[in-house]
Amino acid sequence: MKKIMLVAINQPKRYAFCLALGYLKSYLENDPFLRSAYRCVIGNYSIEEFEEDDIIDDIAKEQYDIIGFSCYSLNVTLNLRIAERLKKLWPECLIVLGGPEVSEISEKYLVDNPYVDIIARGEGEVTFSEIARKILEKDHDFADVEGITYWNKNEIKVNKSRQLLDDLDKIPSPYLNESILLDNPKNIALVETFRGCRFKCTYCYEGKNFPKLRHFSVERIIGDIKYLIKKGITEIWLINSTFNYNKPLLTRICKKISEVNSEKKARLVADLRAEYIDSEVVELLKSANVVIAEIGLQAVNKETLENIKRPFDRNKFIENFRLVVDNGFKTCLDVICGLPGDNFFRFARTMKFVINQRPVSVSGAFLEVLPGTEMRESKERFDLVYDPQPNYEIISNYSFSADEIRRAKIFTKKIIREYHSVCID
Ligand code: B12
Ligand SMILES: C[S@@+](CC[C@H](N)C(=O)[O-])C[C@H]1O[C@@H](n2cnc3c(N)ncnc32)[C@H](O)[C@@H]1O
Ligand code: SF4
Repeated sequence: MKKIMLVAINQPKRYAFCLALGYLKSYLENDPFLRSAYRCVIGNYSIEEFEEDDIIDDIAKEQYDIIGFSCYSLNVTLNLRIAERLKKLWPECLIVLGGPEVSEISEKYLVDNPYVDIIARGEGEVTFSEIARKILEKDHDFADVEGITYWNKNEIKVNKSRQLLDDLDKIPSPYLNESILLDNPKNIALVETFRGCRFKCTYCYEGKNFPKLRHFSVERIIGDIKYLIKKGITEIWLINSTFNYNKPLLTRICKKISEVNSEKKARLVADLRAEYIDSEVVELLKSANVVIAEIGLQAVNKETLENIKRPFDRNKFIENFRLVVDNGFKTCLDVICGLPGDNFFRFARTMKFVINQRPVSVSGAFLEVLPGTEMRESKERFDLVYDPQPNYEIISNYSFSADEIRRAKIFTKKIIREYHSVCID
């Protein structure tokens, strides 16, 4: 039997079960032929608990035929170091990368890191299963596997892109079939209710990684949440771009969640757009036991908002945010420092606006000029200077000098320290 290891390196502190890898395993094992040919395991590591050497030692307890890494801007550098060392240990092992960080600049990643064999671009479930199937064939010919960029002897081949799955329910739930082992109830479980985003903020890849809006069925979502609650999971993140963008759908989902979560054993976290909140939405969220509302603001300056293509209705925002606060939700308000159009004083005005809303917590991120985003394509237009290495942090732009950004960062960090981080316990 051949062996697959799927590696997820999570951010520090509390960590979530990696949903992406759960899906890959679940989809692969749904195929009887692949299930009988492979043993597939997921290594979920938190950088707080594991040093680089510990991760290598843990993986190297067994020799694998395929090792897959889930790559985001925050973990790709460490993933690559680990992949390189494992390839030296086992030259025959196929190293596969996937995830939003590598999807759009796959050729660059292969050129810079020749020990990586294949990069899966975009949605990974079907692509990864096809790669695994090819490994079982004699000639290992990947020419007809859509959605991959790979080394063919000494040449890089970029195969045509893969169509998105027409029906997300075709991916079996990784919770129900135990692809994701819920071995630590303190961990956070991620539940995806749809893929994509109907907004297209230029700095964000979320609307672009899955360019069409597709939904899991309500039955599927509720089945997962019911199971997670039964397993003792107390914190569930609904990882949607904007949970409340569609009120009829939100109504159906929240009503069903309130039935399976009637004892409020699980506390939920959701990303919301303030402008789409009203008192009915608030009641629905409460009934489902959504306790943390993460709300994006990003900026208040008109020119900045135009540059990032983000609609903003100031009065509605203030009114609806108050509704959320007054109804006892823990709120986290997101802003981004370093956006083109802002400068120190304009950014300070955004921060003043944030403080006036009295959120429980503030998430102050520094602009990352992410691969595949419109922001990255606007490098010249906005005179963007950013770190060429992940996480591509902004250094300066046409309106925000490097020194002002440096000072704004100090100021942001101080403000964040003043706020409690939104934490359920
Ligand atoms: C949950 C989440 C988080 C959680 C992480 C929890 C965790 N450990 O999993 C938290 C809140 C911590 C977080 C933080 C941040 N995040 Co975040 N986050 C997400 C979110 C909403 C969901 C991720 C997810 O699970 N998606 C569902 C899975 C199924 O999709 P997927 O990951 O893309 O996986 C599919 C494919 O990519 C592919 N694939 C993935 N891995 C692999 C591996 C292999 C081998 C293969 C073959 C295929 C494959 O197949 C999968 C199935 O189709 C995404 C947006 C989104 N909707 O995806 C952003 C996203 C991943 N985050 C992003 C960013 C930028 C951040 C922040 C840096 C933002 C900030 N500055 O505050 C911070 C980082 C904080 C830090 N320093 O740690 C970016 C990443 C872009 C990039 N180039 O990496 C995204 C895409 C959103 C965006 N802004 O565009 N995030
Ligand atoms: C995945 S986004 C979802 C936010 C929500 N949908 C909204 O409309 O604001 C979560 C947060 O990550 C931050 N973020 C997203 N893209 C970023 C980038 N390129 N650089 C820095 N922070 C970013 C933003 O503050 C954002 O609110
Ligand atoms: S920031 Fe939020 S609304 Fe804008 S594209 Fe990203 S997920 Fe969608």
